[in-house]
Amino acid sequence: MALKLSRLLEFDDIVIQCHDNPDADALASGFALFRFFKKNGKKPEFIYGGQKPVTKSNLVLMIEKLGIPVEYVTALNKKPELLVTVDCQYGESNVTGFEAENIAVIDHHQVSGNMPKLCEIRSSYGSCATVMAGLLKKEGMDINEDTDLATALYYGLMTDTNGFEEVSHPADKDLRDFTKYRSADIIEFKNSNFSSEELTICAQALDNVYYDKERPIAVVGAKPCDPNILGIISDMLLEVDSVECSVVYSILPYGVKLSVRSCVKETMANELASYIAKGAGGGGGHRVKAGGFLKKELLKGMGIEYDETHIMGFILQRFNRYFDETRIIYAGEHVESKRGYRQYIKKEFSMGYVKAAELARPGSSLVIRTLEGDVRIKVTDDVYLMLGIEGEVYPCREEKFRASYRLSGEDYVYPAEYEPEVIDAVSGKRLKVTKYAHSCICTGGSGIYAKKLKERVKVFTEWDRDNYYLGVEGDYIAMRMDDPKDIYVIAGHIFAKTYEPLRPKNA
Ligand SMILES: [Mn+2]
Repeated sequence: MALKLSRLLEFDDIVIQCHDNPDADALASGFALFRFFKKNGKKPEFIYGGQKPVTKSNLVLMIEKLGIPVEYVTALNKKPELLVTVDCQYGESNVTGFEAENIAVIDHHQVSGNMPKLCEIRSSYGSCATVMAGLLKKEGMDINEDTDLATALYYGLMTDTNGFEEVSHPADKDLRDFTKYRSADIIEFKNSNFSSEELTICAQALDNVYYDKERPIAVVGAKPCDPNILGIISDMLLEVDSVECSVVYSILPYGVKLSVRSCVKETMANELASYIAKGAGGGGGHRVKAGGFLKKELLKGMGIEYDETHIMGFILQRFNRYFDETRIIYAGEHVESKRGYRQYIKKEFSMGYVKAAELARPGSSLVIRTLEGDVRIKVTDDVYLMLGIEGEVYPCREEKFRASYRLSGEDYVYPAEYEPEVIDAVSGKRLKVTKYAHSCICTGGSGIYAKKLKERVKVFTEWDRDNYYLGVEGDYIAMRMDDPKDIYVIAGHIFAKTYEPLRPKNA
């Protein structure tokens, strides 16, 4: 599923299509692709179909101000050689079907149905604009040289992530932080975002909230509206004294948009969103605010009827099951019985490390942007950054480093998709951590007690009292043999690569 845009240049007669009733993300993504084809001497058409042309004022403004050459069509003059759908997938119910000799798909939603060979789908990205930014970068195109394009992509991400509040993937953060957009345009679009009808929808929803009697949760459905309205409603619900977590949803013709909030550390909104959407779509964001999407086709495939009653029932059932199924452990305060645990020892394997002081002056602070989130550390002479077997980044003190790792002469190769970057908060300078990384071998260290999980567990470790590590069925819960209060979770696939059962020495 790794598409190179340059592969599409072998075609001549090209149509770019976004979903019916396009939003800013779809328009921005199509615009980016249009610019790419133009730059490479092609003459693409950029279109969308559906019931009616765009009327929403922020989108009309966006199209005018940025010069987006999109057209509303009901038919194509002839069958194109290539049709690329952006921010949607060919064959979906919200994508008017046009015939073409070849199909390509660029999207960030969950996959539904069969995909053509030419496709790039990054379901963990907050917007299709981010997917496009990545594809253009691979072709050596700098979006910051084209302010209209930069502004469009920035606005696409912004509107798809509730004003960046539901951003989680590092690629999304890069687009948010390093794009040279025209701020006057963004301010103007932002201030013509809602119609007065949409504020009425907001008021109606607030009038119909379901407050659970047993749990501090609230759920409500709103009529189809701008997704940012959902964010506003959920933010308001969260401020209610009896509400700790909330879900607001809106049933659209092609799927259900969710906005999820939590103000307690025991529930991370992004995790709750992805739990609710599991199998039917996707969800993500961060601790307090998250968003999600349930695809109509996938819901129907699960036997859920596509109406208000059944969708509300589905969301409520998942919401309640989320709390019923989860055990919470506060390491340090909790004594875990060793029943069912076995002893394991770490295998020898190769990983990467960087001395933090090589990246920044001791005394300063660093933000490390990784797939798991932005990690902040204080730089001192004895801090090392470890790059784990799956590319995960975590800090380690020199003393522990010396005890558990030995150096290796081999070159370091980063094993995962998004290479972590360090960002200097003051200068904005970005460094690829992997450029400074060396290779080392993990040499076992003391053993652990571990048990394969059959249930969901949230562990607040001794290192971090505010954020839990989630373990689900198939992951392992572990505690150090030399300090059983040090409880943590190890992902199932990482456990298999890095631990082996401890055999009795004299057996
Ligand atoms: Mn989108």
